Amino acid sequence: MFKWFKKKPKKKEEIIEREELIEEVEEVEELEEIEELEEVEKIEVEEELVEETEESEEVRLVEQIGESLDIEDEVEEEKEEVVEEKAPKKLSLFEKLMGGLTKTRNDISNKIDGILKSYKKIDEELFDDLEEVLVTADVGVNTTMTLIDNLRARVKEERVSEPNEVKELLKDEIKKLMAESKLNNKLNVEPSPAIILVVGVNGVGKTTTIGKLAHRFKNEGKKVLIAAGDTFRAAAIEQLEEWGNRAGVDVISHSEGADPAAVIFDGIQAAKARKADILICDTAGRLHNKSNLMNELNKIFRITEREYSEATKEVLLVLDATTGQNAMNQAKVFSEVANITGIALTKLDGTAKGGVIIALQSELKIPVKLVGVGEGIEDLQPFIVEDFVEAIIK
Ligand SMILES: Nc1nc2c(ncn2[C@@H]2O[C@H](COP(=O)(O)OP(=O)(O)OP(=O)(O)O)[C@@H](O)[C@H]2O)c(=O)[nH]1
Ligand SMILES: [Mg+2]
Repeated sequence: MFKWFKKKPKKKEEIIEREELIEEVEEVEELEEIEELEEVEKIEVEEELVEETEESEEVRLVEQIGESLDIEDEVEEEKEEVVEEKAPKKLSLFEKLMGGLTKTRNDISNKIDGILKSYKKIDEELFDDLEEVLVTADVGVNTTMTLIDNLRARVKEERVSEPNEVKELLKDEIKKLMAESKLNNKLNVEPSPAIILVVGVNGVGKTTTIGKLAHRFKNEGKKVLIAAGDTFRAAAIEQLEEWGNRAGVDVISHSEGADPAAVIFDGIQAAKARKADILICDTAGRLHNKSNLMNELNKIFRITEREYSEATKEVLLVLDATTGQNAMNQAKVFSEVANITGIALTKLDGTAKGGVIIALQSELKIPVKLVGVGEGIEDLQPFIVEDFVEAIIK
């Protein structure tokens, strides 16, 4: 009993305790549940956060990639542009010539077209107008008169009556006149060894032409040397050395003020020792008067004759086309003091006076061998009559 009694209250206490315990447990469980819930929420929030960051990271990455792709595209486009700039479409010689002669062609062709359109029949006035166009394009008075006389005779002979047929006839007459002089427009460089003496007044383009020529011969597989015979100023020697570097050709030079003939002498010795195919010699253009010019050049010619008699010789006179009829006068003076064997006419790209070539060939009977149509290393061409006429009258 006692036991029971004892037990009973005990049981009661126990019950209370248990209840309390249960309550506590429930509370704890509740708390735990809350915590769990919170934990779940936390996890969910964290997960969301992670997702969000991942998403934004992705977005950022995608954007970044997009941007960098865009940048890459831009860079690629720029690269392509640079490549295009660096390596423009390889133009044919004729296309380059056409480009270089744009000013001359626009001037001559537009005027001729205008004249021929304004006439219903071919009469003397039409010939007078054509004559004026040719003279203003620096074809030269004498050459123009010969051309117009020939054209008039041809029109009569072939009974041509349509003004628009005159253009083709004029082109043909120019070609015929230039061919009449039977000049050889090829450079004298065969057989090797050869020496090219480049002469001309200052600023016409001698040094530039030498650089372009050296490049051309080198590309043809020839062994080339350059002699810096313009010792008038240090900058001239440096300029030539720069061109030598560009063309990959050695330059034999002395210092400023040295005797030009001594430089040519050394150039010849070097050309012999190195078995060069072609030696190209620069000379000074600043020669104050005719006797000075003659003395200077004669000394160079004597050295060349004595030291390199076996060499094929070319005396190339460089003329600046932009000076028009003045170029004709220079050609006359130089041919009085030296046996000029060919002309290089430069800067045709910068002038409408390209017609001067016709006068140089037909009046002075000196063959034009090279034409300069720009400042770049590739902008030098052999002179071909047919192409030239086609390029100036379209
Ligand atoms: N546009 C154009 N410029 C040219 C051509 N040839 C030469 N030039 C330019 O003409 C200028 C004079 O050329 P140079 O080669 O220095 O002339 P140079 O006869 O050696 O002159 P000096 O040594 O002073 O007597 C340079 O600015 C050249 O770039 C050409 O065919 N076209
Ligand atoms: Mg020079």
